Amino acid sequence: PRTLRIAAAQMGATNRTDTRPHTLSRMISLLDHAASLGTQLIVYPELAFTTFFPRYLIHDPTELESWYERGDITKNEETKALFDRAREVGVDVCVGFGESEEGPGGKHFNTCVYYCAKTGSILAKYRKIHLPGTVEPFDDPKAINQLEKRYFLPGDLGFEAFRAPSLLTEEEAAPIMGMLICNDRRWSESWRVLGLQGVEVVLCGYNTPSYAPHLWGRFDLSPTESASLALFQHKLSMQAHSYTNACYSVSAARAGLDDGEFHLIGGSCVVDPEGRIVAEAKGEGDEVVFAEVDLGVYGGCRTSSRVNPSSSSSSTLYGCTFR
Ligand code: CDT
Repeated sequence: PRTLRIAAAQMGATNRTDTRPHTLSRMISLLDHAASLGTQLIVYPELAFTTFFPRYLIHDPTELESWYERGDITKNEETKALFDRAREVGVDVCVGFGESEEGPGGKHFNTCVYYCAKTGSILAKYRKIHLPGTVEPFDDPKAINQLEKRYFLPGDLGFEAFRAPSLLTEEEAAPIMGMLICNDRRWSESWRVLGLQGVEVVLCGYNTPSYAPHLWGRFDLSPTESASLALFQHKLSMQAHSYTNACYSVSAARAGLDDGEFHLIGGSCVVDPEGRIVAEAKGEGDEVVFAEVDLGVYGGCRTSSRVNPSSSSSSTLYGCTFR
């Protein structure tokens, strides 16, 4: 067997005024809990260290810059403790954050990294490609905004799969991993580019508003109907794309009611290559969603009968390199 113990770290409401040390301590508690279950890899939400700031129109450049991380996220005072703890407990981490490149005119991205606890270093980085929402807020003052196009540039690193050697022994063959961020999960090309590289486990953190009529373009739904549709479509995306690409997936929500008014769906889950949910969040608060899965059952995606046999040789078609 090629057994992996993986977990989604769902995070509940995180308010605009919550301090970073407070949010960081919640993340470390989730890590400790996951480690106690024997987790080897934990996946945190998109923009996990803060509230989902792209919903606000922020004019003050100093305030805006405070929502991003600069330099090496594993060394920064405001984020370091998570990685130090991960190293201590031997759990790999996939975590999302707002990235501000250093230097004047530094670019901003909606980013996640894969941190390898064994080596204490970042193994892979992904920058979100599908940025939803608008540059300018909607005219309607009641509208819920998502100003990702204002605050981030589209990712420039492609959808690049990578091996995670620390998760399985050399004999078992290091699993092939891929990372997506939130809206990316709805688009088949994100998954297909990873699928063509033989991805075995896709990791995806998200912040999904349950009711945002201007964004979803659905003014006919009540908040309850909209929440139920948003949850359905989240699971549909994870299940269908895991199935068609014959891979496992782990999705981790920032969920709950931020600032008492902005509701985000839960639904963090682990899905198997048959498209079945094997573990799922029970609520909308901080919660570890744990699963032990066996990659060996499927013989690896690249040899799966559901993957076009020519796909591994065409892995450079989309500008991706398979390592
Ligand atoms: N964060 C993010 O990408 N959220 C989008 C919703 C944006 S429009 C309602 C998502 O796809 O879940």
